[in-house]
Amino acid sequence: MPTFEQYFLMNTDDVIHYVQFKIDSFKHAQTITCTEIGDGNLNYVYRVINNQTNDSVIVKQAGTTARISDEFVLSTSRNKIETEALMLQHKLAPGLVPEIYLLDETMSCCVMEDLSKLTIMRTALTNFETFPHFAEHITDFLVNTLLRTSDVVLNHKDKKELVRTFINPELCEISEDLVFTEPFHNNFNRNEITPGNEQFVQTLLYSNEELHVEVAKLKFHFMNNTQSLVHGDLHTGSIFIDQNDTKVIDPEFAFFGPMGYDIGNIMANLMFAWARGRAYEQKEFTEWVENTLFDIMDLFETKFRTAWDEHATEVVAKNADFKEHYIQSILKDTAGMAGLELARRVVGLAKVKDITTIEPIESRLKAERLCLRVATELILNPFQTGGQYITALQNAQQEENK
Ligand code: SR1
Ligand code: MG
Repeated sequence: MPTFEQYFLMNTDDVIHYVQFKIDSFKHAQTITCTEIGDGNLNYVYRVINNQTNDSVIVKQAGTTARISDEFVLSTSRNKIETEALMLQHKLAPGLVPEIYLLDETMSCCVMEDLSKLTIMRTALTNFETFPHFAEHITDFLVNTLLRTSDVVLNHKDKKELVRTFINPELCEISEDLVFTEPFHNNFNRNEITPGNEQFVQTLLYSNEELHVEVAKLKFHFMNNTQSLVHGDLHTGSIFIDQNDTKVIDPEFAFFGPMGYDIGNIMANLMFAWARGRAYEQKEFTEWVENTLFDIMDLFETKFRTAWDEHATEVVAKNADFKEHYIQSILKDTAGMAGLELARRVVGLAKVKDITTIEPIESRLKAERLCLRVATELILNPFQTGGQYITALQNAQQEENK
């Protein structure tokens, strides 16, 4: 039996030995079931159950390449970044992140709370399920994790230490390429355009010089603004949910970057759900998405303002005009980043099933064009309010119906 003193990529049997070796509640277990349940693009995720006690845990391990493609050769130390981000987010936003039981740097894996009683939010949204507490929960997560890891609140030396801890060059490079570069240029073979939309993509993205300038600005902002510890991949596949609870998972892309990247990702992924809802004429569902888009922007701003007054330690942050400038710049970044996410998930390598599973193909093509129209608008004329996001979706839908 391995003693796990040297890294190797585990299979389900190894994971069973692993939990027997490392986790107290599994030490004397007679029968253990282990299933690989991961459906993400990067790592391996196992659900392990002690069949006598019904205790269960999740073991997540990083491999040396991304699961989606061997093209991405990655250091397995990304698991340490992910686990440490989860531990910090758990402190800052209790109840909204799974609990970590073990970080194992040698095996590049962690053991955490099993959240399988909840559903991955994207899966639920593709079935048009709605979640009344989502806007409230996700804005708590955003405000607490973002504001409280920024220079507004943290001692600046402590913050710089954290910036060092969360330097994440490999995963940032994936985003720099897949989010900020490839979707806007025809010369990257990782883009995949749905046949029928080639000309539309050519005109709206590939040949759009005005857009390229704004995308370049956003890319440099992403790379150079160490504003806060961002989750870095906060889409609806990184969220477990049910009618009562919301839990954010998978922060392997965490690094110090602009707050708007996380908020924008949430907004964009809800807009994919809206586009799908419209394709299937799910009126109640799309109304819920609209309300949620509105509430997220509204609640984020209100909670952020209150938390600022409560937690700011930086002297110049007491200045009301500076506070206003800071908040407006987050909202502007949010819009631009939402636009980028909308574009890259339609034309780039990593797509979303909200859109790819729309049938018939004409409806998918329409939904994709709708997302791209809103994407370019968000990047070129960043919105400030939730209402503007909703209007843009409705206008784009009207364009498609002409
Ligand atoms: C190579 S990884 C592709 C995508 O999957 C992750 O979830 C991120 O969104 C990344 O861009
Ligand atoms: Mg992920």
